Amino acid sequence: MGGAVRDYAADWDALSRSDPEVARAIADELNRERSTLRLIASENYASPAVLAAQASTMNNKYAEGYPGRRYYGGCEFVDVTETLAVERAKELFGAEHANVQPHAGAQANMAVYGAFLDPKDPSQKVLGLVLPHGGHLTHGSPVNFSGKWFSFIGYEVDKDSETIDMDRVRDLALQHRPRMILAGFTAYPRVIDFEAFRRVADEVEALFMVDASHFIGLVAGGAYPNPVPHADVVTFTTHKTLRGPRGAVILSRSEYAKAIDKAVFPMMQGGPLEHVIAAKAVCLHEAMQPEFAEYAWRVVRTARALAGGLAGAGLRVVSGGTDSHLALVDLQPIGMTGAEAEATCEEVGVALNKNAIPFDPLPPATASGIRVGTPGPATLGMDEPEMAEIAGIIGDVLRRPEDGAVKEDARGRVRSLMDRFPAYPG
Ligand code: DSN
Repeated sequence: MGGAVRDYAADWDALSRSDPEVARAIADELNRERSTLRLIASENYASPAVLAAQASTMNNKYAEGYPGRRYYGGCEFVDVTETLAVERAKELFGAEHANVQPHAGAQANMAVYGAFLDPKDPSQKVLGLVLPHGGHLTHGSPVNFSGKWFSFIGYEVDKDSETIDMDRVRDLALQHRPRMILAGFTAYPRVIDFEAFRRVADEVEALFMVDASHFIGLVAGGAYPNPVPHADVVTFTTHKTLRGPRGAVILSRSEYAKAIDKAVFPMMQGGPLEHVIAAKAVCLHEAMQPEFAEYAWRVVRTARALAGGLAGAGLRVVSGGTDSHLALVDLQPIGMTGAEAEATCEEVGVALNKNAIPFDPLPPATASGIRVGTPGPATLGMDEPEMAEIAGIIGDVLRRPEDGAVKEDARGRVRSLMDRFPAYPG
């Protein structure tokens, strides 16, 4: 079996022969990933096993419906992988129900809103963290379907502590009586008090939804609180801290299973991506292994070390630190914008992104901050000593962005780190 499958799954030679232009770009991307220090908090390195499952003939199969009740014949093998993914997701996070079909986090969130909210009824409100304070586009941003079609009320972080103020969330909930309260983030470094959110949701009889996309891998490894016991619905992407294929999963209490499944298919999606679902099963299996817990704790430990190092280099860390895989860094003390910092770091082989900080005086395209994350370095095995080195590199180039010698030195230091901790060693 192995040989025949190898001929068709991820057959690199076949691709190089039939489409050298695409093959070249893919090879270039691999080289970029090998030579660049990945500090983008939402990115990671999927394992060769995850990549192989995706590049398989399960790509070819139509399978509308769910395991055991499909609209096409020939689904017996995709039923195996989809069932494995569902059962593993339920076991890993202690969930009563899992839908593993959402193509992406945005589709997962859209399905949840579709299951519980009527876009024609503006009185059905949702309370969510606003994008400039760390929320996500799909948490009610006015440029996104969520903000255009549904009635979102935004909560912000507290101006002094830069953390979520649960009294303020409760006040807004009592004022607006939302149908749903949403917790979750893309750029919030701290632990979320899921129990407190649950209490507020119960007080106003709202559903409690958590978008756990960023931190779900930490939950899998026990390094961040699990929202599942407290929430009615939890959505997450599979490619960030969880280190799987690009895609998403929805977990819910069993009483909402039918509504969620109907909202994913046929309401929001057609045929599920069974090759990606097979890869989701693989990544969930990987996340159940003891090494994954070590990785998850290393992510948090290194994020704290990196934040501390950057503070030591004269930058201001938003909220004073981190409990997760990311830190948000205010560049105002050194008079640089996020856009400038992103470009300067890119020049020396460090990939990170500009990011708005809470109450940012600059527009999002410029921004006063950067977001740094350690899932990538932790996957490669980097630990606290390497974070001190990385903070030093970033501090040096950001303090002297015009200094060619500093940049040359930084490039060499990044190269040497990537040589010591290779991505996809050949
Ligand atoms: N774009 C992702 C991030 O970088 O956080 C969220 O979807």
